Amino acid sequence: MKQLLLSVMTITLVGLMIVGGALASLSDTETSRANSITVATLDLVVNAENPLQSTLIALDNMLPGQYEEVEVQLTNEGSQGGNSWLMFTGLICTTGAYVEPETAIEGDTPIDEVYSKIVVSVNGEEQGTLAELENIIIPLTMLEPDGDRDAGTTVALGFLVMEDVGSEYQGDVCEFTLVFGLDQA
Ligand SMILES: [Ca+2]
Ligand SMILES: [Ca+2]
Repeated sequence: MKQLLLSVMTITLVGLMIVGGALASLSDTETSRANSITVATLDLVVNAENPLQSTLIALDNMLPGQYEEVEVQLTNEGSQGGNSWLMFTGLICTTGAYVEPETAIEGDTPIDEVYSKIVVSVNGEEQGTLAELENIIIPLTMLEPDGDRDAGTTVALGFLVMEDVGSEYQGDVCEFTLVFGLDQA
């Protein structure tokens, strides 16, 4: 019985040695630390203001047939290129100075919709009247991230008061908000 027990123990020990020998093998690992994923940035800057707070368009004493241009500088301080655009919104026309020749024509019915008498151009290309363009996105150019060689662009905004504007529009005022945008390309 003692011999049988010794034999079982011997077999078990040899078996464990064989299994142990089979588990042993060569190995190696490599580890990369401090890995990360960062979301890109898009940051539009207008006339070097970020955020933009200045009024850009303030054209006074415009005459019928007069055309004026205002240049606006757009840059992208983000890390990713984007498509820029602009939009006229919040248009409000008011009678402004109500002068005698104007009242003589208008009588009791004010004619103040001067936004239908102002034609907008972007970089020399006519886009339509302010009335037609309200809340419409006007695509501009692709803006590469700042630091690229050709980063930034100048947009020439043109405003023409139609030649057929008569005394019913004397002193009339058209106010609007100008929104510039930059969307992921
Ligand atoms: Ca910005
Ligand atoms: Ca008027």
